[in-house]
Amino acid sequence: MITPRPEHKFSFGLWTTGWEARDQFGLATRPAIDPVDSLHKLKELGAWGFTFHDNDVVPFGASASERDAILSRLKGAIDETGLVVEMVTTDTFAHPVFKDGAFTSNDRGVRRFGLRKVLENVDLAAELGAKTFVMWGGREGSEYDSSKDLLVAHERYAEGIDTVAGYIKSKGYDLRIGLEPKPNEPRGNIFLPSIGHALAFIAELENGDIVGVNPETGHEQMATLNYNHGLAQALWADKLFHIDLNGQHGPMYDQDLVFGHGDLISAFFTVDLLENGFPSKPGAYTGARHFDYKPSRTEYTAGQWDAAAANMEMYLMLAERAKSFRADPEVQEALEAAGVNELAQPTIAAGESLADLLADRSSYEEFDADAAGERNYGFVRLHQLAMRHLIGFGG
Ligand code: GLO
Ligand code: NI
Ligand code: NI
Ligand code: NI
Repeated sequence: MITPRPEHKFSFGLWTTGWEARDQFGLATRPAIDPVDSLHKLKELGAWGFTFHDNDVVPFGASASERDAILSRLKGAIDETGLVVEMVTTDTFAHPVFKDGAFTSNDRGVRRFGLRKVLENVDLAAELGAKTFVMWGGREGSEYDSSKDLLVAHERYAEGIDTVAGYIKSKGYDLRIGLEPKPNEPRGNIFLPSIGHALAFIAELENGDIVGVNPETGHEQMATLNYNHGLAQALWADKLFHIDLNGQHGPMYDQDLVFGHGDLISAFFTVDLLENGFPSKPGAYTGARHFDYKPSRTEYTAGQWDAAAANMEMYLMLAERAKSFRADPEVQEALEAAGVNELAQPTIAAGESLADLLADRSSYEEFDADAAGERNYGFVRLHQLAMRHLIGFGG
């Protein structure tokens, strides 16, 4: 009944499906998977694309000839499977050289090395036809406010991103950058901790026109923020370039559960938003449905692939539920009664001037604020209908 197909645009990071489950407190609990085998398995499961960090396939410090050999083998698997490399990203966090960051390290040599590593990977992304280049600055931050000049850190961060974006433009690559916000972990505090911070940062860039965001479900929830509100603001600003879907139970460590296995209600509305769009902007997001989760450490190889499949199944089940929610006449009536459609009407009518508003006695002097204060919006009833559809009791 629920079969993932390429047209659903599901995509997976190789570091997610292939995670060996090495964590802060324990060793790997399962063997490494050859990226080529992962591609075949993803194809079999119905995925459309995959993504990777440079070092998910080419070990850090590999020679040029080793790199070429590994990449030509990967390209062979891409041709065989027909999977799309929709996004490429760079590991600027694993090696000790990046322990104080890449673009915001106090060490200028590290910053220059980090830039070169990223620029090399931009070339690879373009060569493989990726449309998005994600930059997650996991080590850009601090544990101690004394350790860094926080003002110039933002200047250096902007310098780095602008340099990468300028390089993309100078090469004429059809590539856009997606900055990925996260509040903390692995650093005590990470720069650009939320979608809103990233959007404000992008507005200050010289080459910000090709820079947007790649918001991750759990990252916003770790900061006690509402993921869907963040997605909406990014969409409204035309900056939602990519997404990292997963599951999280509120503010704690980064759980990276399967999508929908954390806050299910929020996941339902994420899918509703992505699939159905806003009444005023239907189908606003057309990019990859990309999962950035981790198969739980208890799972061995079989369970690892069950987890991959579960992400797509969750998404498709929720899409089905969201469709039945939208199609229900009772829901449509409740949306109308709740004023949800009315919000799409501009507050000042087309052709109406500010003087007209000021002269309109019905909007102020004669407005019955007490009566408006007594309006029953019916949001609880509407939400209850949504829950019925989500659980499967309606439609
Ligand atoms: C970690 C991040 C990480 C990024 C990845 C892509 O919490 O989610 O997995 O998404 O490095 O840049
Ligand atoms: Ni993450
Ligand atoms: Ni995460
Ligand atoms: Ni992520």
